[in-house]
Amino acid sequence: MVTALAGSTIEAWSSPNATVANDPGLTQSPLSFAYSALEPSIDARTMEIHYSRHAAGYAKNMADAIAAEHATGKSLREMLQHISKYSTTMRNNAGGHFNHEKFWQWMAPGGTKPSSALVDAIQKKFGGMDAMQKQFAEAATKRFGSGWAWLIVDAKKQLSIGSTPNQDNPLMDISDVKGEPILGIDVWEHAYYLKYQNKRGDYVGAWWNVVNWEAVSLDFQAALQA
Ligand code: MN3
Repeated sequence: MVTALAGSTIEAWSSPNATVANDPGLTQSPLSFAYSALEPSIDARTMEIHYSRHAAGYAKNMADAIAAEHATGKSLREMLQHISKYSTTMRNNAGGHFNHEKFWQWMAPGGTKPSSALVDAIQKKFGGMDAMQKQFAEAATKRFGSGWAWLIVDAKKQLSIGSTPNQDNPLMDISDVKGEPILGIDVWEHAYYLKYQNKRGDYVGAWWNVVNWEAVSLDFQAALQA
């Protein structure tokens, strides 16, 4: 799924350096559900503002940075994997765009079920889904200020949990946490403050109800095969 930027051709993600064929492209994709579809876990007003203002802003500002920094022809993944070569503006907005495009995919009304392969891998690594969720929630609640918590497949094809500040992510060359993100949660206040105020832990707890484990399982499979 690669989106062409106006005036340029973005080649399909087939670079020899590719990790997985999973690139959200350079423009904002339509949401596959209504703003209200994640109620009561995520309220409609938060979803509307988050998608139509915050996430749309990252996509627009990334496009502006691509033009300003002569990065046309690069895929989103390519930029993220070499983000140290770009401006802070690009880092924040290309990261923000990728993170949100994936975030919407990782949620679905009512949630979905993980594959048996992912359940087995989580069992083996963490001792079970509950233990994994506990560790993930800790990463999410302990991230100081704004950022993301992640479940990733690392270079050794092992599952791992970590967090990143701001709009950084584990694909970035500058990230302490490196790997293929297969699930992430936005812990910026804009993601939960209207409904949960300062109770980030309650937001994380409710968010599990809308995790699209089918999408996570596909990303897991793709990361193992990369
Ligand atoms: Mn956000």
